[in-house]
Amino acid sequence: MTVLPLDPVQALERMMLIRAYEETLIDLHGRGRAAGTCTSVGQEAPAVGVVSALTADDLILTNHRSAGHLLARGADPGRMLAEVMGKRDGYCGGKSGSLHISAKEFGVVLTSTIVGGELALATGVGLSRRMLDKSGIVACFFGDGAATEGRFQESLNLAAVWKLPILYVCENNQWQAFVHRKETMLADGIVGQAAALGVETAVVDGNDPLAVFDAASAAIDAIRRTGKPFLLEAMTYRLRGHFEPDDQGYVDKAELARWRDRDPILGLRARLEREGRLTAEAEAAMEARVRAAMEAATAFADASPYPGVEVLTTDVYA
Ligand SMILES: Cc1ncc(C[n+]2csc(CCOP(=O)(O)OP(=O)(O)O)c2C)c(N)n1
Ligand SMILES: [Mg+2]
Repeated sequence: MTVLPLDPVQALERMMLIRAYEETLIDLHGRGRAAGTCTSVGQEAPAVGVVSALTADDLILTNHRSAGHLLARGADPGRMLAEVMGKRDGYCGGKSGSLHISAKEFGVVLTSTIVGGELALATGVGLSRRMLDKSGIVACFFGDGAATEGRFQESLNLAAVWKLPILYVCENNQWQAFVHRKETMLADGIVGQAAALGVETAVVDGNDPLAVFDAASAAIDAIRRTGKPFLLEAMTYRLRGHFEPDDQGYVDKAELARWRDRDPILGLRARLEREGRLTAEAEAAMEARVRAAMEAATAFADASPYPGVEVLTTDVYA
């Protein structure tokens, strides 16, 4: 299966949809109509860049900031909103909220809210692919905080020893809940730890979706060729709080302002305008499509019924 080059204009629209989805969710939460959530505002580029480099038979494991990964994979924002609102038409029947959502029809195997849980599970899923002789690689999204846990070392070490086809994607957004990464690690990034385990690595500007796509494509090629794991670290920034609501009172305002200036959506938009690849009409049409998609999504989620009490005893072990 071949992957087409990432069209920059399409990349921009996908990032805009992710941003609009999360802003809609923040708004619904503010009005008491949806549960709180962890957003990925400012981190849309790794989602779009990496997911666009995958093929349909690749699997994704993600974490508590999963909306971008799901939407980049083609998930329907209406069904995602319905899920967060606890409605029957959500991807998990309204039982998962935003923190545990999975959509197996898109190969999004799971969202782990246990920080670093996705790392150990991805190693297991990679092993099962190998044992069942299935094609496709496993892409595992995790944060810089997860990389400070022991299970990071254990998971990558086994994947390296067993030569498992896994792309570990660290979204280094500088924050680990309310703690800056400078308080938990001396290095600026985590690739050194992976390299010490014999895992091939690369670092990329995580606010540039085209650079992420190129780096992810090269990493995925290497995985398919060698069967071995690869770690890609995308340097980015969490522009909003750890969860909603969060006043970010603990955030250095100058640092936040510097990263706001590097907003991935504004950056790509300015670049395309500069290069004459985006007209004012095309931009307006894109904004209108995104707005219409979110209006339709909200209406769909609103109209979806709550599940009945009979589902209390389904999807459970005992
Ligand atoms: C094992 C575990 N410890 C602590 C938490 C609470 N917690 C949720 S998110 C988070 C921060 C994780 O930071 P990082 O891995 O960098 O991901 P980010 O939130 O920045 O995307 C913490 C400590 C948890 N969910 N699971
Ligand atoms: Mg983080």
